[in-house]
Amino acid sequence: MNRRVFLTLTSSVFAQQQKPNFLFLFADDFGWGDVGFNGRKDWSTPNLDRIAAQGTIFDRWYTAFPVCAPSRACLMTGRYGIHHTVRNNSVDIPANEVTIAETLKQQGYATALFGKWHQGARNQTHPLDQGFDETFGYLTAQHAWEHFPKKFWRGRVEEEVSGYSCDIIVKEAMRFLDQNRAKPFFLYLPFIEPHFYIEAPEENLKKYRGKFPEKDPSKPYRANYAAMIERLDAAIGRVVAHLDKLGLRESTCIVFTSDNGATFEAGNQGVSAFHDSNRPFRGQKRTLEEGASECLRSCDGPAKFPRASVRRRLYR
Ligand SMILES: [Ca+2]
Repeated sequence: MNRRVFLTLTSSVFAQQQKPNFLFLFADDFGWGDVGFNGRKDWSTPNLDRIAAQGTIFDRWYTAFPVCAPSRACLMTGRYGIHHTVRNNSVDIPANEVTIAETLKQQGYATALFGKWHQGARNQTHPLDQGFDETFGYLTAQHAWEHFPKKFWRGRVEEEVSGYSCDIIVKEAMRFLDQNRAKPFFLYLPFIEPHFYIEAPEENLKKYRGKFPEKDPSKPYRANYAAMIERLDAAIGRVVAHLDKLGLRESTCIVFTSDNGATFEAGNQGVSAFHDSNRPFRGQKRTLEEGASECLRSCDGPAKFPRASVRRRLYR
């Protein structure tokens, strides 16, 4: 998807309304087959399934690049990698690129990024300089492997945090919604689940421990993966419920997707291969097969998007 498609899609849906809000829920290395609405039965994703059931599933929604930083650069700029120059994970979005946040900010939107930015080793730019009013989370990819982070960047200043990543992000998102409910907003939540490290809170893990055969039962990675997704689903449920509570659901376009498909890299500990996360597609993150780029995605804006429908094309 790119910025042009995203805005074309939503402009027709919200034709009667001047400025719709956008809640963009972005997962990391999330496989097409890892959600209930695509057939997963080993764990449940009731909140994501509800978004899908109440909105539209786009059956041919491809990420523009099968790896993290370039995919995010395509999302932010609406341009392919050959144009924005971010072709691997060590490069950041050049300062002169215009992001969707900058464009919406010019239109009077409050803009926020809570989660993972993915700052490269070269061309480092800060999301505050790319159109975001507020940022809270991870700047570098390596920091974003930490699901129990000790520190987050609030803008350009580090502060101590505690808890599980998606919970911290959603708590901040709810604070942002409380403070910006009267304005149009672009709230971008790039979560880090279920990217490695493969680790989840014990309260979710205990439900799955012993459910799957583990290479080393003292390191139940396969159970942890299920628990990570369950935890993320619950966090997404809370932020969507908060939209409802504030009366913003009808005016907000909710999008859920992933930066790329599931990975079989060593850090994943083999869990996405075991769970066949990209099923029914071949390939994985970094490859040019559909398992890398055919990302799960659904959009919801009650009474705006056709309910429980599947679009085989992006344009209507
Ligand atoms: Ca990724």
